This record gives sequence, C-alpha cells and structure tokens, in this order.
Amino acid sequence: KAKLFLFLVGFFTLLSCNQETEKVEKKDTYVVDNYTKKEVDIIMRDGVKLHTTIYTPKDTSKEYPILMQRTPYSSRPYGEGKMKTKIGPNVHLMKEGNIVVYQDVRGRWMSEGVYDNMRAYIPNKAENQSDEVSDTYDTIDWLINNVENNNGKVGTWGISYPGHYATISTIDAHPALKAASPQACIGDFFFDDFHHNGAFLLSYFRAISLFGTYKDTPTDSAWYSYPKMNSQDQYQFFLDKGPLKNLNEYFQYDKLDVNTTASKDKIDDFFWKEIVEHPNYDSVWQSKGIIQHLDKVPSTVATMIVGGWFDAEDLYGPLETYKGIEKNGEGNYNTMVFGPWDHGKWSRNTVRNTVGNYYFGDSISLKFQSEIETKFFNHFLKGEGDKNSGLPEAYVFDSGRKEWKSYDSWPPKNVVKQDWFLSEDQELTNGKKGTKGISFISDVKRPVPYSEDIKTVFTPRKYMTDDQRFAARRPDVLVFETDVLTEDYTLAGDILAKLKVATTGTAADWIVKVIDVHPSDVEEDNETLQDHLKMSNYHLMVRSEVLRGRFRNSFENPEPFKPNKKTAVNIKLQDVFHTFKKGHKVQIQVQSTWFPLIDLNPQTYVDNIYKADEADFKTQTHTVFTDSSIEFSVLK
Ligand code: PG9
Repeated sequence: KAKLFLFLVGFFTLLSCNQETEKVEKKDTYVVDNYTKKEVDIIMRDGVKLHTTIYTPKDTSKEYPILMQRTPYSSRPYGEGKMKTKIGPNVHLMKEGNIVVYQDVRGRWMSEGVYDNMRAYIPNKAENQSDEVSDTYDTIDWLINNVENNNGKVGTWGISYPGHYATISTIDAHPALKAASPQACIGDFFFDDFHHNGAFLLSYFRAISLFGTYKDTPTDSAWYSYPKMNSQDQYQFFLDKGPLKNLNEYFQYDKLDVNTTASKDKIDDFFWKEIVEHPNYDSVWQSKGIIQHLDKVPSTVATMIVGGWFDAEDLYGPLETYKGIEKNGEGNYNTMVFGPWDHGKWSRNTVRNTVGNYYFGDSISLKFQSEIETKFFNHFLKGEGDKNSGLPEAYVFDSGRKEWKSYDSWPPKNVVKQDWFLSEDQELTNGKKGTKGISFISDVKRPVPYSEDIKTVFTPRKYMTDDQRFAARRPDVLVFETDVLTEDYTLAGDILAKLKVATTGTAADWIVKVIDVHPSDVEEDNETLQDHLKMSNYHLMVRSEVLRGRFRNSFENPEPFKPNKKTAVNIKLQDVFHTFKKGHKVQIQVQSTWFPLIDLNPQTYVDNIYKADEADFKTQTHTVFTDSSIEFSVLK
C-alpha cells in the first residue's frame, strides 16, 4: 500500500509539473520563435549614443521594411539578455513580417545625453547641433545602412509620447521614411496631458514621476515616487492638500535650478518646476509645441494620424496634427482614423470595446489593427506606395450610432455651423431668449467632482464617458437641454462655447460639457440586462473642456476679471462625431470647478496659482447670461 501511495504521489506531482510547463508553453512565444533581438548604441552627429533594440525576422530569405518606435518609456527588454516574448500590443505588426526597432530617446534609460521634455525643434541647426529631428534622421540613416535584410523603407509609429516622436520623424524627414502613424500624439503640453487651456490637470500629478529617477531598466520606483495615491480618495486627498505649492514636498524642489534640464544622475523634478515656474503659455511651452512645424513634412512621407474620441490625455494633439499637415502639406498623403477609444485603446487586444461604463461594440480595436493599420504600412512599405491605398481620408466612428463612416475630408464638407442659446428655464433653444443672468455659488471647499467614481489610477483615462446625472442635480452646475429629439441630430467637427459671464471675484474657470441624455426606456442593444438598465436616462458626456478664465483673450498674457462685469469667454471644445438619436436630448452643463481633474482656481486673481496661499482661495458667486450660445458643427 505504501508503495502504491508513493507512486500515486509521484505520479500526480509529475502531472502537475507537466501542467505547469504546459501553462508556460501557452505564452505567446511568436517573437522568440521567429525573431532575433540585438541591442546596439547608435552614435548621433554630436557623438551621443542612443540605445536601440532591433528585432529581425529569422527568415533571411527575403527583405523587410523597418518599423521604428522612439520612446521615453524604455526600449530595453526587462533584464539583461531576455527577450520580451510579446512586444507590447504591436505583435500584429511583427506577425506581418517587419524589422521592428525600439529606441530610448536622448537622455532616457539606456541612451546617453540630457533629456528635455518635448525638446524644442531647431529649424536651422548648426553642423553638429542636434534635436529630436536630427536624432531620428541619424538613426534611420544608420539602420538602413547597417541592418541586414532591410528593404530600404522605414515606417514610424507610436502612441502618446512615442506618437509625438513619430510626428517628429516626419519633419525634415529622412528620404527612407515612407510612412508614419503618430497616434494619440502629443501636440503641445499646454493643451495636451498636463494642461487644458491653462488649467493644470491635477489628476495627472503622479504622471510627472514618469520623468522621475533614472534606472538602467524600468523599475517600479521610477513610476511611483509619490505616496501610493491609489489607496487614497483622490478628491479628499487633494482637497486636504490645499494649494498646489503644498505638492512641492514630493519633489526635491529647492535643489534644482529651473533652467537645468534633467540628467541621469539627478532626481528629475525639473518638469514639476518647469510647470510651476511657467504658468502661462510663454516661450518655454511655445518652443516645445510641434504643431507650428508641420509645414516641414515632405510629401514623400505618408501619414495616418490615429486618435480616440474619448482620449483624456491627447485629443488636441492628433486632431491638430492631422489638421496641421492637411493645411501645410502640398499634396501629402495624410489621413486620420478616430474611433470610440480612450487613450491608446486601439492597440489593445480586447474584444469588447468600452470606455468606462459605456459599450461601443466588439472587435473595434482588432479590426483597426488588421484592416487599417496593417494595410497602411503594407501599402507604403511593401506595396505600391501610391495614393491609392484603399483607405479613406477620414475613417471616423459615430459614437452615437456606434458605426464607422468614411469621408473624403474632415470635417465632412456638408457640415454647417448652428447656434443654440442657453435660456433661463434650463432650455437649450435655437432662438435667443433675453439676456437674463443665472447665478450659482462656486464654493472652493465643495468643488464639483469630475466623476461620481473618481478613478484612483495613474491618470484618469476613463472619465470622458461617465454619466453626468450626479452633476446635473447640483446647484453649482447650470443645465440647459433640448426637448426630446424628433429626429437624429449629428455633430461632426468642433464646438465653440460662446459664454457671457460675470463673477463677484477676479478669477474663475469655466467648464462646458456636451451630454447625450438617453431615454429612460432604453432600446439600446446592450449586451446584458444590467447594461440595459444602466443606460436608462444615462447622461453620456460626449465632449467637455475647461478654460482658465484669465486666458480668455490670450494664453500668453492672462488678465483678471472685473468684479460683476459681464465678460465674453469663448471655449473651443475638440471635435466630435456623434449622432444624438431620435428620442434622446442634447444637454449642456456649465460649471466652474472640476475637481480634482483640474486644480482649484482661487477665484481671486494671483500672478501664479502654483504659488497661491490658502487665503487666496475664496468662494464666489458666478453668473452665466442667457445670450450665451453654443456653436455646433452639424452634419446636414
Ligand atoms: N502623453 C501621455 C502622457 C505623457 C506624460 C504624462 C502622462 C501621460 C503618454 O505618453 O502616455
């Protein structure tokens, strides 16, 4: 019996080990099985070496294009010699058969040099002077002359900051660069990520640590140099913190000269100091913006700009990048794809596509990857490379009807501007009704939350589709809505809020939200009953934006309000493509706090809010006048 028992113990132990091995084998080993990995340091024109990882197909019987991504988030596989078995979400591009290259940008991780956030482009560089454009040019030159089996054609792509470097690659582009796909690409840090129209994205505070301490390989400490706010109620955490200057304690604030950009041997808090010392859109931010240089994209580079209609981090960037190349590029092949995604979601392999609580459909990202992105790169890097790519100029998802549409321009040609007025009986009417003022108390001790479910994550990526019913029922949120629509109403393009306001104070923020009010008895094709019930009377936020009132006339030269003086404040809300279906209502909400998505405005004018004192923060009464209007771009 003892022998039998020992045999059985041994047998089942072996079996379980085997199952364990079985599980490991199930990991995606495509890259390991089909690619070799090499790490090289490529020397730039000024002698600085940039660390570069090169994945080459093992099948050397044919040539391949080079797909390159330059990144501040580390190109080096974790650990020495190991290969990432899955190259992030882009393994579909490897399965197409490409040489894939990742590079640490100057000053980051394994590359030499000094890092500078959104390093400014230098138009007429001296001989050995460098910037990101020259680093990209030098890298492409080295790759096509040194990587075996390449077909002499290069593509670039990336999402978010890597997307910005893909935009950089198109400027004064190397002749071997044939295709670039900047995705969720940062356009300007004063309007993307950390600021929205001058307000500071307080909820992004932790993201500043992205540019924190340097390590040879990414380690957790580079990402979490602050208290683990995940364990905190962020609304209460930041409310208790008080003025922004109380956040300096998380940085070695006084040790760094604001003009000293980071270097690898220092705790890199210069970015926070840059934000604090430059509260206005001055030459520091202006020089970093890339939109102004899009007249330098040659027609030899085909571009496909990708973005998400609900991207909370980079919406300004991809929209302005597409429009900038369109405006400046003589005959460039320049297209855009905008889908129902939050930040970078189109690169995920999830089947069920949602943003926050809202469901848009299945396999939307997967089809984009296989039918759009892959087709774009194959055409320009392996195929004809002419303008007949078979892809549309604008491939855009109607977030109301939940369907894709193709247009030969964006916005579509049959779009007209239409004004709706905010009337005193909480109506959104298409005829001006008087100039009465509607007032509310803006209490800095009880600011309007930006969501009912404040995400305690790295950055608030999902709030853009949150239900806004909770806000509609607050006295410090003004609500204006149409009657129930008797036919579909489609917005396609940007929105301009033309407010007439006043305040008892001398400073104020203004937030406008465009909301699709769903009917109570929802006929939506929601997957499950609870989805169905959740959607009853759902107030879907379709678009939202803030303007820090001091910047109403100029982002460079702020000015206070005169107390109780009726003042014009115009706020541009980024493009949408959304059908408000028959039976729904269009609702506008106007408020002055949005916490802690953005920082609190003291509501008394101070030169620099990052240095404001507790005593500067005062509750005020704000007024919105009913000759305020909202200009929609309506698809006829
Ligand atoms: N643009 C995104 C970001 C940059 C910096 C801080 C937080 C977010 C991104 O690169 O993901």
